[in-house]
Amino acid sequence: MDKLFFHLDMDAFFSSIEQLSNPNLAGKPVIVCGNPDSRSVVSTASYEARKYGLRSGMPVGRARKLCPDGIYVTGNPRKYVYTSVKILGLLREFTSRLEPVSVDEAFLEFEGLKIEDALRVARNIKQEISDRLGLTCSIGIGRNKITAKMASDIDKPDGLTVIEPDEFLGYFGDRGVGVLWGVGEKTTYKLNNIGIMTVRELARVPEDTLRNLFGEYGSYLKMTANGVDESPLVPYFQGAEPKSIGHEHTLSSDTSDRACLLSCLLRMSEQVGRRMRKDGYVGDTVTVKIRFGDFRTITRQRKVDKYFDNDKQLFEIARTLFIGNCEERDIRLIGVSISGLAKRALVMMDPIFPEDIRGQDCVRVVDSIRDRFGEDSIARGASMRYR
Ligand code: TTP
Ligand code: MG
Repeated sequence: MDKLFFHLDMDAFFSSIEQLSNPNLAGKPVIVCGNPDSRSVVSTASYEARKYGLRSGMPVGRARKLCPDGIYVTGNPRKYVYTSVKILGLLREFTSRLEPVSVDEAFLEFEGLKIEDALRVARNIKQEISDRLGLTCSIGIGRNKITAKMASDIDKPDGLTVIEPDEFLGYFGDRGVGVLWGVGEKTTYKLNNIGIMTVRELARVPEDTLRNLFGEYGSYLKMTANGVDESPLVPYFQGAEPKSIGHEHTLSSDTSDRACLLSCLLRMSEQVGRRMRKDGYVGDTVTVKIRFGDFRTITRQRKVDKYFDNDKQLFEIARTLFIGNCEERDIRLIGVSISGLAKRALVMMDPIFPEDIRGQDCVRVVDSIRDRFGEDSIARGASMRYR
């Protein structure tokens, strides 16, 4: 089935929220910045203020010269994040194929939608955001992420634009190469220097030439300039799944004191276990890293049959690996990590045996004490030697 990507980008996000929470600001040039009195920069300017040439990143001093009657307000990040989370929740109602890109942007992916149906969905989303949050956004629709992203910028604010592959160069061909997603100032400068100014010119350059100039990135440039992009959507609940969870520690001085090193390893095993449980992961492969005083570094790994997330098992394996490989020499750094991760909810059943339940109860109680009173509020005696 054909996929369609939407890119949604809120309009003048921070200043729209400020205008919403203070009716006196509605319809006025509102500039959100770090600190209106100092030499900070503009975070964003409402569309009323953009008429004066104000842009994100501009020093506030310069903005005040261009727009002396603007209302300069200090940003309130908590408010923006709160709204951002609400928007994601709303978008989840339309599809779980949702990838947040920044505080006010997200990709959505739909399969098997005709363009007219996609437009209807997009209008619904815009309506819901307006009804429930009082904000406007712009949506771009394309056959891939880059096209959707660039389309959302075409008709801001409150825009809705579809770009089909054969329309890409019609929209962007005559624009400077800097309009392309992923092409910054340095690349623009380099391309301009060899006479490539527009997207259309870039689209025509043979890929080999670009690869000679830019390496792997040259292929990206060739594809992007032609509106080609094969990158998949990364849904946010899968997010950037960690491949491993680990801790490492450089000792305050090199040591071969085994009790001290094991104490440190125990403490880190507890930290790793705690992070696994907090993030809902289990794993089956433990790796210990040892860096000796002369900087020679080894890693040793063991995989077990069953997924686990408890500190005790993690430490037991780490301990065996460490003792078998520490060479009785001075050690500079040790680390422990777990990989072969899976989401606990997907692969683990509840324990059947009472001893497992008891062990888990204890771990949970310790976790909850640390949640309430801090990481160092409770510790195993054996982990106290190295603190
Ligand atoms: P953008 O989506 O780039 O900008 P915007 O939402 O204000 O305006 P537009 O209608 O053009 O999308 O960024 C989202 C928010 O991120 C923006 O409201 C403020 C913040 N931001 C900064 O703090 N500094 C910056 O340099 C930029 C670009 C954005
Ligand atoms: Mg925006």
